Amino acid sequence: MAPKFTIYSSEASQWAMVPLLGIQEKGIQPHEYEHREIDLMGAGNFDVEYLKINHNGTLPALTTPSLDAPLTESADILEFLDRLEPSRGTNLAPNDAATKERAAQLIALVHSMDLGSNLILLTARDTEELEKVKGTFYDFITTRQRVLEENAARRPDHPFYGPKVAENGGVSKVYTTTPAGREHEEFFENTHRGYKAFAGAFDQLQSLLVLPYAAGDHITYADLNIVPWLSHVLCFAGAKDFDDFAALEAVVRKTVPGFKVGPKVRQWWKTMQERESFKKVFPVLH
Ligand SMILES: N[C@@H](CCC(=O)N[C@@H](CS)C(=O)NCC(=O)O)C(=O)O
Repeated sequence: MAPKFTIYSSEASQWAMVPLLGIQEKGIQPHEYEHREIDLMGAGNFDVEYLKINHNGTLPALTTPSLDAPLTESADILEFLDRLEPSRGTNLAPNDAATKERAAQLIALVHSMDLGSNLILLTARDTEELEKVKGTFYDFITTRQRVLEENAARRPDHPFYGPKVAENGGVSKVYTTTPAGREHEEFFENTHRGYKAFAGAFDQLQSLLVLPYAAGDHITYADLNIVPWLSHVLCFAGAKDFDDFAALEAVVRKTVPGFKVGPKVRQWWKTMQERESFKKVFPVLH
C-alpha cells in the first residue's frame, strides 16, 4: 500500500512535534506514512531540495498526492491529519463555535513571536548568559551561517538564501565576535525586551486556558500545539523534571521579577502528561 503522506520532521524541532503528537492521537501506524528526518542541527533544512518542499526552510512539512502543494505549517498539518480520518482515534476538532474560537486564539498566541522559544534557547542578556547559550548552540548557529553563505554563493539568484544569511548573520556575529561590543549591548537589550513580551504573552496564555483541556472539556488542536512549545521552553530553561517550573520562573524573573507560572498551566500540563501521545513523543522534555 502506498504511504498516505510523507512527513518531514526533526528530533530537534519543537514544531515538528505537533504533527507527531497528532499521529499518535489518531492512531496512525508507522507503515501508513513515510517519515523523513531532516538534520535541523546540521542545517539540512537549508538544502535546496528541501526548500522545494518548504519554501520557508522550516520543519515540519507534509506532502501527499491528494494536495496540490505541501503543507508547511504545523497547525495546518495537524488539522490535515485529523480530517484524513475523522472517525479514527481522538477527534481533535473543536465541537462548538466558542471552543473553536478559543482554540484559534491559543494557537495564534503560542505561535506568536512573543512566545518564541528561541528567546530562551539562543539569546542572552549578558555575557554570562551568552557563554551559556553558546555552550549549547554555537555549532548550530555557526553551521547554519556557513551552509547559508555557501548556498548563497552557489545560487545568488535563489530568493531564500540572501535574506536568510542576513537574518541568521546578526546572531552569528554576536556568537562569534569577541570582545563584546555594541552589537552585544543591543542584543542584550533586545533580549530584555523579548522577556518582557514573553511574560506578558505567557500571562495571556494563562488567562485564556480553559480546563481540563486548553480550549474546553475535550482535547483539541490547541492542546497539541501548546505541548511542544512548553516542553521546549521548560527543557531549555533548565527544568530538572516535567513539573519543574521554578527554572523557567527564575529565567524570566531576571527581567520581570513578578513572573509566575500559575495553577491553570500547571494543572493543564499534568493532564497532558497522562496521555499516551505525550508519553510516546515526550519520554523526556525536549
Ligand atoms: N510556523 C511554523 C514554524 C516552523 C519553525 O519555525 N520550525 C523551526 C523548528 S521548530 C525551524 O524549522 N527552524 C529553522 C529555521 O528557522 O531556520 C510552524 O508552526 O510549522
